[in-house]
Amino acid sequence: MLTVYGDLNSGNCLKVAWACRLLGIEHRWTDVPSASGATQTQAFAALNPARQIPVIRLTDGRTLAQSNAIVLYLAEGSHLIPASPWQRAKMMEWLFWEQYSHEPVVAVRRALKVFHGLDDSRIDPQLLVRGTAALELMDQALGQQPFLTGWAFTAADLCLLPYTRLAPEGGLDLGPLGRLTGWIGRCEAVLGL
Ligand SMILES: N[C@@H](CCC(=O)N[C@@H](CS)C(=O)NCC(=O)O)C(=O)O
Repeated sequence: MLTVYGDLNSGNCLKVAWACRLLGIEHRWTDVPSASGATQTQAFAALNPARQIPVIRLTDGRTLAQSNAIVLYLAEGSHLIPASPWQRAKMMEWLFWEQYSHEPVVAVRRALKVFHGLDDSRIDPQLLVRGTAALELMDQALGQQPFLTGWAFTAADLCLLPYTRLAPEGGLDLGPLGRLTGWIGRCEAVLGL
């Protein structure tokens, strides 16, 4: 059976948990509490030399890391991946953007506040500026369509949802972003959250 190594406090791991649930993928969940250093052991490095969660381990022993790569692997052939090459590329566009311009800002600000207990005076002010800009970009993109790549919920929505939904824990205000909060509600309905 597929094993998922993760921590439900991590948005990257929530992507994998939600993909498994939505797609009905049977799996064993192994908790790896990253905040207490569980990813830093030699045993864990054998699973993922980058010493990060999430990781999946297939029954034949192969392992795969990087949350968005895992979701794409699990979602292969499902409705989460558009059939049209253009729509699929637009989904990928969001996934790459998430890893470069959203997660390193929105998730990091939350981690600094929630897990490291830092107050704003000790956090790089650019994280607030760039995090707000990332959320505004999503809000604008949702002006013409219900989901990020159009009319259907895809892996892009699934992978952008966790840290966007958790953004207020990092002190990022979703209040003025009505289209974004509407999208969060639609995604929650799809995922049964
Ligand atoms: N780009 C990676 C990021 C993974 C990542 O940052 N994982 C964090 C938890 S959210 C982690 O394992 N941190 C422990 C560490 O880096 O020591 C992904 O999308 O999976």
